[in-house]
Amino acid sequence: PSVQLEPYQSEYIQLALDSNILRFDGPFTLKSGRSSPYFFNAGLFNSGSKIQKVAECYANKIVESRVEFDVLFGPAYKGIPLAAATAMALNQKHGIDVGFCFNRKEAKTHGEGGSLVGAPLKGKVLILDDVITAGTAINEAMEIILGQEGAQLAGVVIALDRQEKSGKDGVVGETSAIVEVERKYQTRVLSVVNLDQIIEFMVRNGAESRKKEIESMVEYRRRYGVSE
Ligand code: OMP
Repeated sequence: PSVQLEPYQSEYIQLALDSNILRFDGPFTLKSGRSSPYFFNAGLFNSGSKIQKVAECYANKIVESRVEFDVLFGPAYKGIPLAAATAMALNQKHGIDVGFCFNRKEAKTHGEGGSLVGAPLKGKVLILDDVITAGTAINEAMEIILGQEGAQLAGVVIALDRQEKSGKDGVVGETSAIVEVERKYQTRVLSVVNLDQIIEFMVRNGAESRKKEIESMVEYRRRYGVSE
């Protein structure tokens, strides 16, 4: 089956390559212990223009998916700028004005108290995060939402789906951590792009100069990838 690429997804991958967010100077040891030829560091969306672009891509993905939601939730720390910037992009580009909320890592004992900041965490909550590898960070976010009266889960949006089988303690799973999250919480995980789309983009744009990188990703996909 051919891999589809929307213009915003191509721009996003190009930006990730230009900014060293998507890098190949590894190999990189992942949280799972696997050695990967590529790494995606969403923390490097670290300037006004980059976070704006990223947020517009998250907003596009959200609108394109038609997911129904009332409020955005950005788990600390990496989700916080994502939630704020995506709320801005949804308003500016799509005329959708929704609240956003985030948590503190340490609960405050004075002042307004509590560990949630921003809009009330009520109704259908859409979580924004960067990468799901083992699902550790996302499980924490789920617990916060499920523990909140009047809040339900609308879905999760992430920067990249690596499309690989989960790997805990060296044991290779049947499906990806993302599918496990979808099943466990009966929800949808949307990603701005996935590994197949990155490979497709690189094949279309400069296949010759990036031959080794493409081959290493294809090989990695073959070894650890989920069938989809
Ligand atoms: P979980 O919280 O276990 O789902 O893992 C997410 C983490 O994986 C991120 O916070 C990163 O530390 C790491 N990661 C990336 O950010 N990008 C990658 O391409 C791969 C990983 C990883 O270690 O698997």
